[in-house]
Amino acid sequence: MTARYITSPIYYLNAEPHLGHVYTTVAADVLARYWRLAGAKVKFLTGTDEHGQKVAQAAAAAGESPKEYTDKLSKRFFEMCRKINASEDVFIRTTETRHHEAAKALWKQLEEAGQIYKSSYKGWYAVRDEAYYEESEIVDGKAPTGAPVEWMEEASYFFKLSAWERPLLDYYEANPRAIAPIGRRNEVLSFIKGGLRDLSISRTKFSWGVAVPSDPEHVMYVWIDALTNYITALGYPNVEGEEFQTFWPESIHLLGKDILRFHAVYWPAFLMAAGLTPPHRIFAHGWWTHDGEKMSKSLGNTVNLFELIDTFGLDPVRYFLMREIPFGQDGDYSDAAMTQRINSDLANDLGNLVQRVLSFIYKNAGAKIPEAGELLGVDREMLAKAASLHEVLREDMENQALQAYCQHIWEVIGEANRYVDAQRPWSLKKSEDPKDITRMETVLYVLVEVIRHVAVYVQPLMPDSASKILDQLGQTERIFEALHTPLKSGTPLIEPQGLFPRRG
Ligand code: ME8
Repeated sequence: MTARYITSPIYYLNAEPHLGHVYTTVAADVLARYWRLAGAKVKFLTGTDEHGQKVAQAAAAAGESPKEYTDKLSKRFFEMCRKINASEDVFIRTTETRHHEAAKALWKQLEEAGQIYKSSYKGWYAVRDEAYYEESEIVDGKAPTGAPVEWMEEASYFFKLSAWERPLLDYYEANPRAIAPIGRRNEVLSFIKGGLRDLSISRTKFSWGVAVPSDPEHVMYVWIDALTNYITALGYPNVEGEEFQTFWPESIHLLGKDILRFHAVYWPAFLMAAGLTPPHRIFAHGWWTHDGEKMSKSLGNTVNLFELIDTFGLDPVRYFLMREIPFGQDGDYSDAAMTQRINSDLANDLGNLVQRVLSFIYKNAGAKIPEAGELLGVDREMLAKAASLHEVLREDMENQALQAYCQHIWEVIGEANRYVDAQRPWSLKKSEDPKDITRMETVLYVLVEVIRHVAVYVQPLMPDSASKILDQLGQTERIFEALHTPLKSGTPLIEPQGLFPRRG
């Protein structure tokens, strides 16, 4: 059986969840839901990254202990997952005991493999990015990301990252699909080719983290701790266990381009150094701005996801995020773009198709799935177009081409709307000729079959709306496999209701 292990980043607990966090989590959710419907064994992991100086500082600023603060804020991210209808199998917190154990086990494994040594660190550190920067990267006294940096000098353990330059390049050479999109892969390769220096992986100036097993004066650098979450959730250090064996070889890490280096350079190096295989695929998506500006707390323009969903509705927001920009590229959020997308794709295209066909059948054609008579060429073409989605969409999902997934479904919706206009079932209804009535029934059957296909494939994007459509069609079999059995005539319809109101 196919397996898929889909992960989002685990989010820092230094501020409230916002649209950026929703984006990656929804993308991961869409993939997880798709693969479950495709019959795969799926594990979808998300959660919160709770250690490190940035979180400790945020707790101090809130006048709370890190423990109190992280307990409270982690709940907000959990609530975000409920609000966006995420179907995660595991919501992990790095403060959990099992995670501390896993992080320590990885450390020990690296130590035993001779990959860690003690020395002292001198250099620039940006707490906001939880990242070290080279002197050459500092621009006007700041990190290349614009984050403030501080000079750090302290005793530190180091990971021998420099030894992994060649193995990483060889690995990526042999596995061209390991990093996507291609532009990001090229960035990673040139970064590695530019030379890797050993990485400081422990800190002594604060204690909010996982203690280094052999030297508890040190806490682990937050990224070595955070990245380990992906294998904690699979039962690491038990790598022989079924969970690890099933899911690790099928791992897909989704993340923003901001944290690609950690995932595509440090993480595979840690894993290889510990005798484990690198993640199967890393997909770095682009960055959302708001009305053309970078979203930031200081500008006060982060999009509040709770308000956003209350205003536009959950499914429209999920659809918008997946449809608006190619997964991998940057995009801009604006209420105007959201409204436009809702009116065109949801109200006019999908909503209208479903509403006019189902209402017509409900009122004028016996309120049940019609009987198909002889199929004409146009009918066969329409049905073939819907059936072809199966392969096309699978390919999209193998590539995490989420926008293409939407576009391919909407092409069929467009085709179906043109088919209704051309076949004019309402005109056929007015005829006295029984042949016209049979023809009307055939046209409606074809349309309902197309709508069933569309609704089944829309489920990962808009689970509630798709479910309403399938309820109205009286369909209980909703996995992709069910589409191989033709739609049964005679099933009663439930009174159709509007799905996507137009917005002014
Ligand atoms: O980096 N546009 O956590 P984080 C698109 N804890 N995506 C965005 C975004 C935006 N404007 N803003 C945030 C961390 N994101 C670490 C991760 S993983 C082992 C540890 C999303 O809270 C995007 O996925 O800063 C980005 O990579 C992530 O949130 C950063 O979340």
